[in-house]
Amino acid sequence: MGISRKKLLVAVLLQTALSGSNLYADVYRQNIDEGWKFRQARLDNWYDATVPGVVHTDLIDNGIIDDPFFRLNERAVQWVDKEDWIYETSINGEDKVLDSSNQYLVFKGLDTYADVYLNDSLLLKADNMFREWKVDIKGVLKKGDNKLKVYFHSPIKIDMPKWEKLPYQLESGNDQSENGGLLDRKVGIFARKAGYHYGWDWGPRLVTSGIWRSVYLEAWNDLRIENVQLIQNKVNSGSAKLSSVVEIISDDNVSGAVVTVKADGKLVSKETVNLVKGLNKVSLDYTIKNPKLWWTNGLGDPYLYDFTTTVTMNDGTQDSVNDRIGIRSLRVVTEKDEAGTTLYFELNGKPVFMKGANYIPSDNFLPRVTDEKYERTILDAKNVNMNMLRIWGGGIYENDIFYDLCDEHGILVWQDFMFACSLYPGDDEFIESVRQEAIYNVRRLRNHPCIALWCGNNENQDAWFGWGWKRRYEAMGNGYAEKLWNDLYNLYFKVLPEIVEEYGGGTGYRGSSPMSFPGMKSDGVNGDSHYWGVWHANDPISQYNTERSRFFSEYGFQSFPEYESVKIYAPEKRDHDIYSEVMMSHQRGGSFANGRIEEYMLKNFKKPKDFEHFLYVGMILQGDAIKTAMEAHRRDMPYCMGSLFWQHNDCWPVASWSSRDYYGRWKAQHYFAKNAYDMILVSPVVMNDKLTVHLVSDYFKTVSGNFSLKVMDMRGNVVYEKSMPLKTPVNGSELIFESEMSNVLGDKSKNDVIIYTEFETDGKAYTNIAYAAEQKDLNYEKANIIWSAKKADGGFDVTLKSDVFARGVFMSLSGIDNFFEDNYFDLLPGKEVKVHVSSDLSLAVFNEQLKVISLVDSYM
Ligand code: BMA
Repeated sequence: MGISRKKLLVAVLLQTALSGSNLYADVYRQNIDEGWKFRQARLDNWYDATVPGVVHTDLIDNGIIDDPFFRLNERAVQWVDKEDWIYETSINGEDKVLDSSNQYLVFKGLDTYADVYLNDSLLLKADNMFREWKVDIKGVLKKGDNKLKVYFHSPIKIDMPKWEKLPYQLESGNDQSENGGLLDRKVGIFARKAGYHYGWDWGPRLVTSGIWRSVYLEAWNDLRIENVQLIQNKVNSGSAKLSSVVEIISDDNVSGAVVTVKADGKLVSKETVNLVKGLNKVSLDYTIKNPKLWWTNGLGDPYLYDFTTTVTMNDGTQDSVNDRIGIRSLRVVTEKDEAGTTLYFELNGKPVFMKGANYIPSDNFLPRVTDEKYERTILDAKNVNMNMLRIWGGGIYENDIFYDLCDEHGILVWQDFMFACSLYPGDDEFIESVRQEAIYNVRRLRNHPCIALWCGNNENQDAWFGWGWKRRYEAMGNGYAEKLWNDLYNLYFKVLPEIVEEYGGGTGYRGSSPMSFPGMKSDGVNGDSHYWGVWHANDPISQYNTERSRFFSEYGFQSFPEYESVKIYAPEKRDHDIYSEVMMSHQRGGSFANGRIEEYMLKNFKKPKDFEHFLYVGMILQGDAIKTAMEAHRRDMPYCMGSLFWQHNDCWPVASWSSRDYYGRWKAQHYFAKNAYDMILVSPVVMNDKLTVHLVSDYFKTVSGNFSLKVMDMRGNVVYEKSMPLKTPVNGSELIFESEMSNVLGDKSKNDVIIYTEFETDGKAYTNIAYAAEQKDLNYEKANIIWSAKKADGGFDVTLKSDVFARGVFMSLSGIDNFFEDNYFDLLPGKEVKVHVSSDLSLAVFNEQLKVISLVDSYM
């Protein structure tokens, strides 16, 4: 990688500033991010506040509450959401604003029930955190000092009467109302507010309030470009037929205004138009010959054009908008075939297998997710060869930077609307609020080449049919079931798809995930599925090898964070037991989930000797499980065309299905994803004592190389060997080797060997190792791992070598400011490997601190 992180970030920030409809040559913006103070509404003590921010982080900063992520502190802050809070600052009324014909106050996000006053006149009553709020302040803003006040009502107090009024409860199993002192009164679904704030099976209950995105004044004269939509009508490598739909707000009727569109500085369209006072829509159609297409990670360059749209009046007054947009065609293909109904993504005319993960918000306190953290999130997807992230429906429509980074790195986004695992109100007021939120976000995101699909919700339809909801409401009578189903159907199959159709510029829509068809439970032969047989239903891990779906949009397996991460939030000796009060509080799947990890572990691994090694073995267990699934899904191409594991990240330190912990440390699963999601995969499996090897490739051309297979004992003695030249399949999967295990074992038993496979092409080796027995039954020998570290490029190069086969070699350092290029890897006997570790430590301290173990050390 020639470009440093910092440089990349600068590029991204610059791009963010320029993209979308935020930059107007003649629009003046006055940020309101200074001088904020806040207080509990019923008390008089003012404290300093940070905007954007939330109450909890302001309370932490003022030393009023302790970090809720530390040990059991979450419990002590449950009072915060039952209080009302007032935020105040003063705005200087500047001539620049006051002399403008248009003056607006803009909140990019208010969480959630907020009354906004300017100089004591009520401007706005906000009730939806997912949308922007914009108010005309002409005549209210005065010269000099102005008081801006935002009164946040407790979301609990606002929504409790709605809960009390309903004759039934709306299902919302993840809302941890009992932790919030509300017994079974699950009120979260009434608010258009991130669902996970109320708790989830990987998240704490921390119900925030606050000005969570930026706030500013905006003023202009004459005209402005309000929005530019780029519609990609028909795109192939020969030409791109595009339309720019330009929304212009004008103060007056104007004749002979000129609208131009430039792509990478070249004029592609020009139109002279007459504008009327108010909102105008100008549509420009044009063709770009031989466009540089946007490709996903691994398939080519995610090329982004700089589009500049300008409107110029006779007198020279101008407004201009810049957008970075990738030109590509993208189709969500759902077609009948012999087996059922496909679900795949066709990019620039080619079916592309989706490799990726589900993404949840990166923190319970959203405003503290830094641009650097966003960058790491997307690069951590890119660097393990992902090409899709699914933004799951219990969180938020992400910040612009998330999508900018996905555009830039070739990561497609499956975007859920924010509904998950629950039933929601269906009254007109609620639906209207959702409509506004959906229009706002679809318009905001529609130009991003990364946006692949809009999806109505997470699991709500399957829950209705499969989790007993339908039956439960039917049993209550009174037409409740009918009403609730109609509400559900109306929202996900009428309201939302109509908005995507009208505003989405051709992006596909699905009513729910998982989904076969509207009005039915999901299945493995039509559409996508969430496969939770392994884990929730206790199926053996090997079940991943045979379970089929057209598209796995979820599957997952839990682990704890590694020991060095655990010590940050659970530092006391008494915490170091997976059933300790602190560890249980950071395990929202409860003792059920701990039990699952233990049970699966003991079925597959030898019992670890202590807590620290339990955590380590849990990593290998999770990594092996998910690797099994990822590879099985890819072997099943083209029947299966997608594999998105649950989940890419955590929102706080916790035991969960994540492959990277809250602090950003990669778990074994994330390291394993790198090979399992690589463009070429060699995938050996042993099932029922039969060894098969598949070769999978996502390239659109065959790749020639050499395949080799070695069955060897733990000391490296080869008992069976095969080597042959081979060509990869084209964008598909092929069986390249099969044998009964007994034919490749020589005089060894299946517990004595490992199966090493390799496909080598152009100097790059795609390798993989399979085992013919469970890890606990393999006769691993005590590995003597010799390592040495040398200063190199922001850290160290560590060279490691083992006398015998070493399973799951794990290196660790305390603190969180280090990163291992590879970890939890297998070391072949006598083979030297070099791993880069970023770290600021001195060589002496590094040598002293670095711990290196392998699987045998966990029980010996
Ligand atoms: C899925 C998700 C989440 C949940 C996860 C783990 O189905 O959609 O709601 O956190 O399972 O149980």
